[in-house]
Amino acid sequence: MELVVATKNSKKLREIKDLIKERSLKMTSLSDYPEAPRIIENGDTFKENAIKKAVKISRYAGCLTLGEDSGLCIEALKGEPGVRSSRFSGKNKSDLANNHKVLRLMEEVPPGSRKAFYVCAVALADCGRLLSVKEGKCYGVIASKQRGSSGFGYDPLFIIPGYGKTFAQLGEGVKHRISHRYHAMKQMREVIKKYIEKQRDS
Ligand code: ITT
Repeated sequence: MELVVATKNSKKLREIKDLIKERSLKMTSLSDYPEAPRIIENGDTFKENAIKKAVKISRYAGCLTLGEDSGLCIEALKGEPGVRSSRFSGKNKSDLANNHKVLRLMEEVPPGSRKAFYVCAVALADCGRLLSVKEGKCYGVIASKQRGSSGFGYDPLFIIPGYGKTFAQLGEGVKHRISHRYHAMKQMREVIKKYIEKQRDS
């Protein structure tokens, strides 16, 4: 059975593949569907955007599809960048430009007030029909400068308090055990397993 991951972000895709680990599935992504319709991510919540991705692409591809929407919410910035995480720095967005913008906005914020959390919403749909939505979170603190080179996005800024290091320093071994994506995918993996079994039995 095929599972399309409705993303263009290759690093996110790699993490999802590692976390889903379902051998009976052939996992593809939007790079296998270059003509797929564009998804306008204008939802107010991560869940809304994840559902949009899953439903629209599953209808187009005619198969089981995962939509994932994720981002960073910073307390001192009233939840920003939030659902705008990937495009926080505007037109010429990049991970580096996004991180610089966060550091600039947080310049005056003292160490005790730099709490943040990552959110990952994941939706599963089949042929345009929504089957399930799950969400995971991971709590941390925003660093005063970028540290480490592993992961992607805001990982060089996201310190895990228990380790005193950023996700970019800790690497995927630790990230895959505690991240927002791990918590969301762990729940969705069970839903997918049951769905595959049901399809096989029918
Ligand atoms: P798709 O929409 O094609 O999936 P995207 O990168 O635009 O790709 P999102 O709209 O879900 O995906 O935005 C996610 C952004 O949130 C991502 O680009 C990062 O800036 C940030 N982000 C999410 N998860 C992250 C993680 O595990 N580590 C670092 N940054 C993360």
